[in-house]
Amino acid sequence: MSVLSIETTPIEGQKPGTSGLRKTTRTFMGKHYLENFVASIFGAIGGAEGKTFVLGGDGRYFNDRAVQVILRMAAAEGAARVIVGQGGILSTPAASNLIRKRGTDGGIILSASHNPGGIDADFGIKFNGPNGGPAPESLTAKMHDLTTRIVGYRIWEGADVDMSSLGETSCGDMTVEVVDPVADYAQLMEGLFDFSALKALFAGGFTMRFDAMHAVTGPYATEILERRLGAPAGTVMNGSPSPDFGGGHPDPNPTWAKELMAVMTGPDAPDFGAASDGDGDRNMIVGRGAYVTPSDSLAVLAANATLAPGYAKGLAGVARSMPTSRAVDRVAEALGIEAYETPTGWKFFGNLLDAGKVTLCGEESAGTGSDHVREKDGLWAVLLWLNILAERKISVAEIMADHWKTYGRNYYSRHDYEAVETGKANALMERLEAKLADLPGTIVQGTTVEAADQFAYDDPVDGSRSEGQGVRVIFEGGARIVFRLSGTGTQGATLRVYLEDRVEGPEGLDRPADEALQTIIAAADEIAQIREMTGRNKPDVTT
Ligand code: G16
Repeated sequence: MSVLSIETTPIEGQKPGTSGLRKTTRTFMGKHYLENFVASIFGAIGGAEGKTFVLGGDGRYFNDRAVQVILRMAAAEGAARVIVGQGGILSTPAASNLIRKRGTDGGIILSASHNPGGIDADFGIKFNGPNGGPAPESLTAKMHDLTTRIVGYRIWEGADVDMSSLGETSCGDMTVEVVDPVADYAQLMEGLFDFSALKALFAGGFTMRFDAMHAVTGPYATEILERRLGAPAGTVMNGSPSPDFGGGHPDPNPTWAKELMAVMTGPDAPDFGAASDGDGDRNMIVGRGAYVTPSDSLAVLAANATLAPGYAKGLAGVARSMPTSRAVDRVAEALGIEAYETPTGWKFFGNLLDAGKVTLCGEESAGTGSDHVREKDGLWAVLLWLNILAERKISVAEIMADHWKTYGRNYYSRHDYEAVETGKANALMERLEAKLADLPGTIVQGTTVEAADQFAYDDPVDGSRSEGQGVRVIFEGGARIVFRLSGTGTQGATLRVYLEDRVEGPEGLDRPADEALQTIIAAADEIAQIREMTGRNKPDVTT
């Protein structure tokens, strides 16, 4: 048994996007593909010698093989220890927690998040730093650069490491510590939320369904909701993870979490419904007949956070990604705290959280989280909602109605045009950018454009600047349209159009969103000529 030095050549397109490197599973299974990228991760962080890492993934197809390859490469590079979730499994927030709790040099997470899994679906890999958060742009740029110049990598030649039993084993000279993926995470949640109040809530007959979508949160939700909080068996649905997520699309939104939506709008709907995605960082919240948009959920959590013990002292500030609705900004204003607007991607929250400038943050893409880890956290959001419901003792629909009455309502919807030819999508964005300067003052669908720009972000902590983060068109009266291309797709380009309009109330607070947004939807097409430029008559997914 020895360290092998393997010669390789650069493989095109190993450029991390919004959240690490995501490609089809078959691409990742190609010769040297995973190895080249892992070697570039180690290179970008200045080597693995003597370091300790966390490793795990969402259990999708190829997770088990990739874990073995990464362990052997880490061993060959002289890493001291790798902490792995049993079976190679760790949810993204649980991995973030372990990186922080154990004071490691970072971690490698295997997931393509909400993208489907399987040999004909998607795979992904990302590196999180010692703070537990996704690598910043400067580091992912270094990784990409190294992939374009790679000539070889080293790998330990040896048998597979046993991932099935807890405890310490080894791979070459490196210690491999196999840990229970759920235990530390469940303990963290117990410290943040009032588990006695939550137990009493379920004991009092409160009903809920948590849809794990055959993905990684099944074991986490079963342990916390059913075992520790006493929710009846069956509260967690689709709770057994499978490598292809039961053939489904583990994206918690009304389109893909159809089964849960049917339950929540059916005759025997429980009080509360929630879902999480492939790797457990996203969430969907739904009350009996009341879907809560991620943007509204963030605003409600910010307004009520002090009801949970972990946030009783109040919030330092809040942050949202730019396309996320501005509902949370109203709450921040009322609380007298700062609201930050960052580009899409959880990595942009890291500095603000580390510097203690914000406590809560969230995104329209169904991510909400806090300074407890450095990733968005699906189950955390569900538990915070439960804590709020336990304290306020009213329904989700009543919480929403009360929230809109207090703060006004930001109607919101996102239209996705998927797998658009890359050339066409780029042409649409370029055309849009070219006309930005002429838009202010023009009238579109009866409303005057107040401002239009390409969003750039200056990080208030490290001063770095991120440009080209999406086109914003803002109308007089508070409506807004954002256009951007997704950074997580694996087929062609996905055009995202984010639509928002604001109503102060007290009238007009309970209309269907698509009806309330009709004019804005028409304005988006008029400005970007979506139909003409993409050849599509309607979006593929509306959330
Ligand atoms: C990732 C990032 C999120 C981001 C989302 C946006 O989510 O972690 O911070 O909001 O991508 O995706 P897109 O670029 O496609 O709009 P996840 O859950 O896929 O890791």
